Amino acid sequence: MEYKNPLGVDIDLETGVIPGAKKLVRRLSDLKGYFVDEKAYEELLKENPVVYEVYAIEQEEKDGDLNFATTVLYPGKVGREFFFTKGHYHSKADRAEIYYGIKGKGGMLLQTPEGRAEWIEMGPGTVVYVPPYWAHRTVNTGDEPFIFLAIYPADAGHDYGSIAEKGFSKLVVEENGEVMVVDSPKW
Ligand code: M6P
Ligand code: ZN
Repeated sequence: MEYKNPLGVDIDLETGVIPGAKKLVRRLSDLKGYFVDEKAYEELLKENPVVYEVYAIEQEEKDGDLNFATTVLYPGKVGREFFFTKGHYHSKADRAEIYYGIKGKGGMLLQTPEGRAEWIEMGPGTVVYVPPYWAHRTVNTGDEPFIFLAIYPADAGHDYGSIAEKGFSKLVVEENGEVMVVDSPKW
């Protein structure tokens, strides 16, 4: 039997950085077609801001093992819609996931393949259980980076397909200074 080495790392709770992790950067240009207000998207694309960064420690895609990652989701809006992560189902759709809020303010949109959506607010210390089969996307509704940890099966994989096409059935928008979850016109 070959045993893997255990690992302990300290997440920087101010920046979300995990030392030694693989860093992924998603800019607005990586989110083409995701926001409803295309005009506002094109306008902000001139600046092409970083929308989020992911610091991931991932294992081989094997049954039983676990990955973990922090996400630093920056504050901002495209039109009325708050900045969000792409959102995905798992390629192995029955794989669950746990999120843990570290810093900032936001929430998670979850959705079944039939389009039943749920919104769960998140702040530092919030744990969210993502059950099998639910797509999940995080949204920054605050004015500072929203940072959280995710722990997910190493063989879960990311299925972006249908979310990239149609998005979620709900949008998280600002209306008169308030956070509102409204029906998506694209659904
Ligand atoms: C969390 C985890 C990752 C995911 C990341 C960004 O850290 O769920 O698996 O990659 O968020 O989300 P997305 O892949 O939807 O852009
Ligand atoms: Zn996931």
